[in-house]
Amino acid sequence: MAAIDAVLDAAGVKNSRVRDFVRQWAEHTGAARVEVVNASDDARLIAEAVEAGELLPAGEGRYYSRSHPKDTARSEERTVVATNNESDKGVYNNWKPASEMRPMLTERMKGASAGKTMYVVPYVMAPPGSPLQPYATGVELTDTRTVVLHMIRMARVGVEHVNELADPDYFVRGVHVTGDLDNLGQGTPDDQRYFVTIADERTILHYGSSYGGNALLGKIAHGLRQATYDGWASGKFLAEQFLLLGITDKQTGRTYHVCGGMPSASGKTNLAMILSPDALGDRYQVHFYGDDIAWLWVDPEDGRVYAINPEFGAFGVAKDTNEATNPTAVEAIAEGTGTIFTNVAYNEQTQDVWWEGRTKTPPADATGWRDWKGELISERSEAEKDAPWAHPNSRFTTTLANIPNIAPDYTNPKGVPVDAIIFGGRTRDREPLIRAITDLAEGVYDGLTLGAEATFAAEGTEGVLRYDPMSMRPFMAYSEGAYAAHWLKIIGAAKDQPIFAHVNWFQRGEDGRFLWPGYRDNLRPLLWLMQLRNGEVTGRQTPVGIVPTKEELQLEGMDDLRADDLETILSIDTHRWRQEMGHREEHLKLFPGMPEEIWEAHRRVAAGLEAEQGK
Ligand code: GTP
Ligand code: SPV
Ligand code: MN
Repeated sequence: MAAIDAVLDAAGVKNSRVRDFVRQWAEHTGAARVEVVNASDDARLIAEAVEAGELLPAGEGRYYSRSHPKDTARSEERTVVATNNESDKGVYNNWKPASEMRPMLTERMKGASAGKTMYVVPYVMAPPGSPLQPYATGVELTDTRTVVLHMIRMARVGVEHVNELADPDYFVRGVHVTGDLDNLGQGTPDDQRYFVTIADERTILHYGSSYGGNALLGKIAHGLRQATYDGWASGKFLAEQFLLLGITDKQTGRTYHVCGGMPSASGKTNLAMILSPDALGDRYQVHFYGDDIAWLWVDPEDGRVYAINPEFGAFGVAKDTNEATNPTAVEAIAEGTGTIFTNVAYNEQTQDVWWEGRTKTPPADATGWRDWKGELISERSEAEKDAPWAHPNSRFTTTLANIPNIAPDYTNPKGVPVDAIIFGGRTRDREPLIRAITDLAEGVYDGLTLGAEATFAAEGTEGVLRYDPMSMRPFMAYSEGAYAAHWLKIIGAAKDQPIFAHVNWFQRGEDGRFLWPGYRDNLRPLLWLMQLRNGEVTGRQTPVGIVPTKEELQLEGMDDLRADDLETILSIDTHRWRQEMGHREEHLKLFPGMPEEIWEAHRRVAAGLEAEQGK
């Protein structure tokens, strides 16, 4: 193994614990060679990937990749959090003993990278200098070059991040082995894949995919699952699937920061990238900090909640991204940005890319176009002709610096003070446009009862939400009761508490149309929330929170908004809410050790609804 040492020496890897980790897994997985990666290797790795056909050019400075057709999204069933302590078992974390999972994964990975290069990717999931940096440092070992290229876009990558650690042993050890994607029995009873975070050993072992959160270990596995566990175990912080944005009021010179959770594919990226609606653009400016993960802590000096986005890029849903819905994203993925598209449609003659919703209808001339699986559109059979060209979970990967509304201080290690924490799901009725909550326990309770509609294809009964506490259901790492208590403790320590709110952009009319146009107009309810926090408006108190009056919302330029629709999205349907309270009770009962404050909040809201009904 003198060869490995020579590579590590040449790359300047001085941390002996990192060197041991690399040596151990290089031998075990049987990799033919080891290569240490810095961000500055990007251009060379891109050229190699293009040469090898792993990436195809998609215009100047942009690239296209297809994943294996059986490997197109995170697999929640195959994702496990393991620890050495059974009390970490929760309802959603799919807990297994570390003593069972470590040997199982080790066995699967044995010799599984034979003939391949093992890339060593040292990274940090924080702006350097952040007080949370010790929790943010990791090394991913991966046998797949496109994973490296995604990591360079999504995390800060470089040897310098592991060389001078206060505790050289304190870094997250991530091992990613793709495996033989043709023969893993994906989705069958004989599924070979396993995506395991051994949280109390700070080790991530992912086998059987090279897509997204299954393979980029910095993002979901470290940035969410491991970090949420570390935040709790240390008692210091929260790590959440949250967006983070800033709103500057140019008239008053004040800037506000809003973070919040929405389940996967419910609009975080879109909200973080919004431009002010034209009619308000002269006064307000929205700045992007993050679209998928935020880490939150309280600064004892000023007693405020601070947040950082630990990521370095955005891994956004392509579907419906266009000049009207998200012009910011369109610019962030333009030619010259180094963007990598995955599983969209691709034209091999023009190097163009397309996805559903990029334009109203697919390109009229199908010449050269292939769908996400690589099949020629022009050769589709009658039966296939209406199938989407792009996979519904097709994505773009671009660095934060490409996002035109990126906040000027997005690399500030101190993070930004948080004024509001919002939760939002996809609900076709009941949930108003926005309802504000000023009580901490009621705010946390609201997050814990966040849900999105069961879609027609998924499990679940109509009208019953698939609950997704704080949008963390797929990323929970310890028990939900302890998680709720940790939230109350962390945010409760703030002298200056953020205001909470629940938002919903997805109410529909009987004909199925969205009652609220959404996208850029979503700034309007957020502006109201800031005014409420400042005491400039009072709203209308309801049992489930404070809702805006029509007059309080700044609706300039929304001439097409129907008065009856506005009425609907600002009203509380007490009957539907009372039904929902029954479902919530069942949901909360699933979790042993739910703090009494949360139950009290539930009973307060329920009693308020009963009193309202009696009026
Ligand atoms: P993940 O990256 O999976 O965590 O998703 P996300 O929460 O960042 O969701 P994203 O912003 O990518 O949006 C998902 C889908 O919802 C996209 O197809 C959007 O076009 C759509 N969407 C986002 N905001 C709105 C809105 O305000 N109204 C409507 N109708 N659709 C929206
Ligand atoms: C999500 O699914 O919430 C994502 C995409 O952000 S992935 O990184 O694949 O988990
Ligand atoms: Mn996400």
